[in-house]
Amino acid sequence: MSNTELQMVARADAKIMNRSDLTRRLVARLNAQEAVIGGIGNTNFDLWASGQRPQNFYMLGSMGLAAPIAMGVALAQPQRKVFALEGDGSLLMQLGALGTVAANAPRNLAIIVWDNGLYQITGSQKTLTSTGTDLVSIARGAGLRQSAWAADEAHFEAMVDRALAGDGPWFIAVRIDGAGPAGMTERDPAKIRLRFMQGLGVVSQS
Ligand SMILES: Cc1ncc(C[n+]2csc(CCOP(=O)(O)OP(=O)(O)O)c2C)c(N)n1
Repeated sequence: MSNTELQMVARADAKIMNRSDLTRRLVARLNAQEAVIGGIGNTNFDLWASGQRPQNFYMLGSMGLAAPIAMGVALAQPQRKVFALEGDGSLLMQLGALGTVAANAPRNLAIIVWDNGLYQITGSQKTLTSTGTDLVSIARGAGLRQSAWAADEAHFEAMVDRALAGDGPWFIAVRIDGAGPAGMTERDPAKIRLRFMQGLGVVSQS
């Protein structure tokens, strides 16, 4: 689809939604073994709580790596759609990734950022989005033309459907509340990696 078809709302007009709810809505729309890379902390906790698909990867310790990992998967497996889920604080720590994604332009990649204006998991210190930094503007400036704020839940689902059906890369920004996650990822990196590699079909199931 062309950029002009994207419904554009300003960050200030985007509805404040709930990460656990929208993570479930995203996962419910997947039907072709799409990969989903959950960023550190609450972002991957909610992905875990939405159901543990073998195509899910849970980033346990490093901020800002959901999009870089997802880009690698997208480039390695161009037939598979890949979603990166990242918190605003984590994305702000790794902004160069947006330019790298734009430069490589994987058509099968969508980045979703959950913007609560907080480093919530470490004590809810404020991030720069709480004082006006606009991640969609940054993404566009980095070269990701198909970038937009989700106006509400229905618009979020429509953008996910577009990412599933059309060529990306996509950048979907979502304002979220300060509610905690719906669960807690089991902290076993070796198991997470093995299951993900099996889910991507790069190692056998046995
Ligand atoms: C390089 C680095 N600095 C600091 C931390 C500690 N830390 C872990 S998660 C986190 C906050 C993440 O914020 P955000 O991505 O916005 O997600 P939220 O907690 O709001 O869901 C911080 C500061 C870390 N893991 N790595």
